[in-house]
Amino acid sequence: MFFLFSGNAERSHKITAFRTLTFLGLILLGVFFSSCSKQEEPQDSFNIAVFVPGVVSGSPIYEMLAAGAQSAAAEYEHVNLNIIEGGSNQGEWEEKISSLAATGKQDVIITSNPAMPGICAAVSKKFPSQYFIVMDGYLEDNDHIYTLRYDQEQQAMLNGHLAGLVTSSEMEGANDQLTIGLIAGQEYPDMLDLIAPGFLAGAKAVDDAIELDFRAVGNWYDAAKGAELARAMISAGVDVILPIAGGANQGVVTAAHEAGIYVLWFDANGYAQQPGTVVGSTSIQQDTATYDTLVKAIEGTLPYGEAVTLGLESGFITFIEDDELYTSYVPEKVRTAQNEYLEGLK
Ligand code: RBF
Repeated sequence: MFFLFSGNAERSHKITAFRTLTFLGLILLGVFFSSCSKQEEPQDSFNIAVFVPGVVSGSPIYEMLAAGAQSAAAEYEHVNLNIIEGGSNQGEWEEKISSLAATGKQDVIITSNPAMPGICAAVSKKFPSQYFIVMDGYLEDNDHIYTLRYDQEQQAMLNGHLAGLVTSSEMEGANDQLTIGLIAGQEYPDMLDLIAPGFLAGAKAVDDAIELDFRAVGNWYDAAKGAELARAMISAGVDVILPIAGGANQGVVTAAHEAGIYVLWFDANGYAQQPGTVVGSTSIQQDTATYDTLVKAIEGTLPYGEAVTLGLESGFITFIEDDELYTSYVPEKVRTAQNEYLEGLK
């Protein structure tokens, strides 16, 4: 009995061991095949098209847009990024964005400037399932468009205040005349209604007698025209100029350096453009804002339909005081007065 039983028990142990091994084997095979199939079928891809309305190089606000998008895409294996330069013919932008939307392959099209919300809204009518992000633009209540802009009136006030201090200072390149200059790429509502008035208001906070000489290049690339406008301003008595003209900014810097007058910079740290000539710089963190916004879009948490404005208190706009080229070229008296104004605005 015992042997019989024992024999049976041994057989039954063997069967149980065999079944257990088969079972474990099947699990291992399952794990093996499921991991194989995961590798063969990658997570659904997420496609981002960055439409740069102009060219990237020479425009700080577009350079930061591209950099922020690249950093966000680099965080995810399944994200594809395509940066498209729209070029300087503004009449073609809507058609170019329409062709991007028409492919139906872009999970989101991101772009930047205050004219783009209108253009994207028009494209959105033709391609209602397409999602858009517009940086440096403002549009409320389109459930497929998210916009984010910076308070550029405040930003311009900071540049303007320093311009006011410089033009009324004893600095070597400053004259007795109280005229400051602003050279824009073109005239557009945000420039005429916010940036230029903000620039003048900041200067008038120093001295109410200060006047503004405003000129526009007519495009965002012509450095020779930028230099020509700057020279004309300098002949008219301007001793400090804020260029907001993309690639044309370089011409302004050259002309100002030759004449020994001063330049202020907008959007990104510009002191190293020409040390001693560029004596003030405000910055916006469009790279960080672009990164944050795209990460939310990729994660599916971006509240499309919302329109955000970032002011000085957000930390996304500032006047750059901690650059050695600022502290070494700008007299302490001027820096102290500028710091008081900055803290006051905050
Ligand atoms: N700013 C640039 O720096 N480079 C550009 O090429 C450029 N193109 C623009 C085109 C349009 C139609 C508009 C309305 C604005 C443009 N801007 C450009 C200005 C930009 O939106 C922003 O106001 C300034 O760069 C100051 O932050």
